Amino acid sequence: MSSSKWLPTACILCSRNCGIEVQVDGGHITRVRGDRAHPLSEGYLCQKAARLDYYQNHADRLASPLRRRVDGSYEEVSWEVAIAEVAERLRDIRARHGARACALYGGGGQGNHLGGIYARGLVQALGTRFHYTAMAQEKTGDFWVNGRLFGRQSCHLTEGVEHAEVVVVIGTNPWQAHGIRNARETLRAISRDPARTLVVIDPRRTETAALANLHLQLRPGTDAFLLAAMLSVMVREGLEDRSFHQARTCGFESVRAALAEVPVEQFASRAGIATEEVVKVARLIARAKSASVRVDLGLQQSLHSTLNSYLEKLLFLVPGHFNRRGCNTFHTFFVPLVGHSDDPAAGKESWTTTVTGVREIGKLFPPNVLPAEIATEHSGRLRALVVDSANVVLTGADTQAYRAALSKLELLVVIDVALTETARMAHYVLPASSQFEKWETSFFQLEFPTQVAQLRRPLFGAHPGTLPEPEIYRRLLVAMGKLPRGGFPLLRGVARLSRRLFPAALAATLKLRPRLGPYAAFVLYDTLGRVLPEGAAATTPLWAAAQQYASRHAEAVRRTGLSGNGAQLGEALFARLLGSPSGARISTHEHGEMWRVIRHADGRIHLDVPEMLDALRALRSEPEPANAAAFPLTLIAGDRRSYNANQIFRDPRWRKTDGDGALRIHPEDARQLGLAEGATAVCESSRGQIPVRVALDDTLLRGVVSLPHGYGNDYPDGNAGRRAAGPMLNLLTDAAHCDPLTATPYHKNVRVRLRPR
Ligand SMILES: Nc1nc2c(c(=O)[nH]1)N[C@H]1C(S)=C(S)[C@@H](COP(=O)(O)OP(=O)(O)OC[C@H]3O[C@@H](n4cnc5c(=O)[nH]c(N)nc54)[C@H](O)[C@@H]3O)O[C@H]1N2
Ligand SMILES: Nc1nc2c(c(=O)[nH]1)N[C@H]1C(S)=C(S)[C@@H](COP(=O)(O)OP(=O)(O)OC[C@H]3O[C@@H](n4cnc5c(=O)[nH]c(N)nc54)[C@H](O)[C@@H]3O)O[C@H]1N2
Ligand code: SF4
Ligand SMILES: [Mo]
Repeated sequence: MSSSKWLPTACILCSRNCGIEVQVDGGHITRVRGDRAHPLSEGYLCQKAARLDYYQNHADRLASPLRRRVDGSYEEVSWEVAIAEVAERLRDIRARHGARACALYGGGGQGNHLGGIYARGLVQALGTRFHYTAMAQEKTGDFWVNGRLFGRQSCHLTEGVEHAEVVVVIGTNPWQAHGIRNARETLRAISRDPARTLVVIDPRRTETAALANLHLQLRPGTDAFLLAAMLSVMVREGLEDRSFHQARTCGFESVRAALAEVPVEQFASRAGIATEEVVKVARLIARAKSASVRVDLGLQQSLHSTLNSYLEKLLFLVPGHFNRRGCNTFHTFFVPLVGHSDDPAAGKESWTTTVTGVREIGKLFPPNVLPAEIATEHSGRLRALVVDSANVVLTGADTQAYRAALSKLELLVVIDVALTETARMAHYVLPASSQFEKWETSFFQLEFPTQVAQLRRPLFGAHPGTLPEPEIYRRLLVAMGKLPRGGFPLLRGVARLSRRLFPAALAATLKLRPRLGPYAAFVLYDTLGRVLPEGAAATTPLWAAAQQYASRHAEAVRRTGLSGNGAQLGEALFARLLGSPSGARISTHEHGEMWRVIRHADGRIHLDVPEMLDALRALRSEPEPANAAAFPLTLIAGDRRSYNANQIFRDPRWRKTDGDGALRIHPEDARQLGLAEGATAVCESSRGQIPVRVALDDTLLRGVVSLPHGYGNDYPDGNAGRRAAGPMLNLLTDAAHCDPLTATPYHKNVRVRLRPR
C-alpha cells in the first residue's frame, strides 16, 4: 500500500518512545517526522528514528515457527505443531522438576510492552517466580533503595529537570541516550539560561558535559566517594533542610552521623576531584531553590551500584529538594513496570535463586546469575527458559557463559521478530509480528505532573507466518490447559450486548472460576477484546488498567478534562486512548497528593538504611581496584552513541557513522601503545578478547577507554556468509564483577589491556 498519508505511531528505539508520523509504501516506512500531536514529545525526535525501516525490513526477519533438528539445523513447522510441542515440553519439565526449573527472560523491550502483560500469564501458568529481565541488570538497586526509603520497591521517582534551578546529571549522557523529555532541547534550554546551572558528573566530556556549567570529570567507579564527600560537606555546613526532615523523614540523625565521619579530602582525591570543587557543588545544590538529579547506567552499572543509588537520592533528600517543582518527585504508574518483593528474611512470599542465592527485587531476577543457574549439576537447576524480546547471548554479561549455559537447557524457546544469536540456540523459535504490525504500547512514560499513554495501531498487516505475542501466549496457555479451548462465549455475549453490564459479569466469572484470576488479561482478550474495533483485542488489559487507574487517581484523571466516576471514568479514559492514535494525557497530578505514594505506615521517608550506611562506612577501608597491573585500562563497556540502539536493528547499514563501533582512547594513551587513528587492536580482559578499531578521543580521561553497546550481531554479508559488525562487547565482561546485593554488572568498569594487532 502506497500512501502519502502521515500515520501516527511511536519510535521504539529508546525509552522516550517519541511520537512520530510515518509514510509507508509497499511494506516500507519511507518517511518519518516528529508528531506534534504527541502530548510529551510534541514533534521532537533524534536522528535514529529516520532509520526505523531497517527494523521493519531486513534479511533476518522470521516468517515461520522453527524447530531445531538433532543436527542443529532448523525446520519450519506449523504454529499448531510448535505450540502443541512447546506446551507439552513445558508441562513435562514442570511436572518432573517443579516450577523452580522454569523461567521467563524478558517480555517487552524498548517499545513493546503490551505482550509483556501476556507473558506474565505464562509465568503464572508455570507456577514460577523466576522472571529475569534486562531491567534487573540496571535498575534493581534503585528499586531496592526505593523499597527501603519509601516502603515499596514500586514507589518510583522521576525528575523535575525542566524546571530545576540546578540540574545534576550523573553517569548518563542524555544528549545521546535521552531518558529525559526531548533531551537535546531540554539540555540546551538549561545551558542557555543564566539563572540555571547544569552540573555533569562523568569521566568523559560527553556531548552533555560539553553543555554543562560545571563538569566533574571523576575517575571511573568513584561516584560513591564523590557523592559521600558532597553529602558530608552538606551536613558539616548545616545545609540540610531541617523543616523538611521534621515534617517528612525519619532516621536523619543516623545518616548525618555517618556522613559527618566521611573524610572529605581523602574521598575527593580518590575521585580525582579537587576538594574546592566538591565543596562548591555541594553548596550549589543545597542552596538552590530547586535541584533535580538525573542518573543512569554510569552510576547503576558501575562500582557500588546500590550504594550509589542510595547516595544519589540523599543528594536531593538531605537538602530537601523533593516533591516540589523542579525537584525529584514520585510519579504514578498507569501499568506498573515494577512490583514489590519482600526481603527474603521477612519470611513472606519471595524467592532467592537456587544456586546463587540471589534475591528477587521488584519481582525480577538478575541476568547476571542466569548462566550459573543453568550450567550446574545441582538437581534444582533451571531447565526450561522462554526468552521474549531479548538477545541475551549478546547483551548479558559474559557471552561465553551464556552460550555454554543455554546449550545445556532441556528447552529453550525464543520469541522474537528476528533470527538472533539467542534464537539460533533455541529448540523452538516463535516468530512475532513487528511493533508496526500489531497493536502496541509502552509503559515507559514515567512523568510528573502529566502522565501520557499511547496505544499504537498497526501500520502494516502481520508479516506472513508471524503472530502478535498476546496470541502466541493465548495459544500456549490453551494448550497447557490453563484456558478453555472454546473461550468464554457467555461473557463474550455480555460484552457484545452491554458494556455497562460487562464489568459485573467479568467479576462474577472470575469469582466463580478463581483459577482464571491470574489469566484475567486473556479472559478480557477473548471477550471484550472481540467486540473492539479493528482487531484491537490485545489492548484490553489497558481497559482494566484504565478502570483501576481511574478509581485510584480519579481527581488526577479528571484534571485532564474527562468527567464521570468509577467505571464510567475508566471507560472514558480507555475510549480516549483508543481514539487518540498520537497518544493522550491520562492524568495530571499535584505535588500535595504525591505524599500518598509513600507506603511506610507512618507516611515518612525512612532515610536510615543500615545496609547502606554500613557500605558507606566500608568505603574508608576499600583498597584500590585489583588487576591494575595486568589490565591497566578501565573500559567503559557499552556507551550510547549516535547509531546504537540496543539489539533492535540487525542490518548494519542502519548506521550512518561508526559502522564498527570504534574503541575510543585518549590520544596520549594511544601514542604510548603505538596505536594510530583507525588502527586495529586487540582489547583483552580476564574473560576474553575482541578485535577493535581505534578512534582517538580526548574527551576521555587518560587510562579510560570506551566501546559502544548494541553492536556485535552478525548479518548476511552478501556472499552467502555472515559477518559481525562492531564489538561483541560481552565477550569481555565477567558476570561475577557485580553488585553484591543486586548482582547488577559493573559494565562501566571493566579492566582491560590493549595491544596492536
Ligand atoms: N543512542 C542510544 N540511546 C539509548 C540506548 C542505545 O542503545 N542507544 N539504550 C537505552 C537504554 S536500554 C538505556 S538503559 C539508556 C542508558 O543511558 P545512559 O546511562 O546515559 O548511557 P551510557 O552511555 O551507557 O552511560 C552513561 C554515561 O556513564 C558514563 N560513565 C561511565 N563510567 C562512569 C562512572 O564511573 N561514573 C559516572 N558518573 N559516569 C560514568 C559514561 O561516560 C556515559 O557518558 O540509554 C537508552 N538510550
Ligand atoms: N556490556 C554491556 N552490556 C549491556 C549494556 C551495556 O551498556 N554494556 N546495556 C544493557 C542494557 S541497559 C539493556 S536494557 C540490555 C538490552 O538488551 P536486551 O535485553 O537483549 O534487549 P534489546 O537489545 O532491546 O533486545 C531487543 C530484541 O527484541 C527483539 N524485538 C524487537 N521487537 C520485537 C517485538 O515486537 N517482539 C519480540 N518478541 N521481539 C522483538 C529484537 O529483535 C531483539 O532481539 O543490554 C544490556 N547489556
Ligand atoms: S531514539 Fe529515543 S529520542 Fe530518538 S526519536 Fe526514538 S524515542 Fe525519540
Ligand atoms: Mo537499559
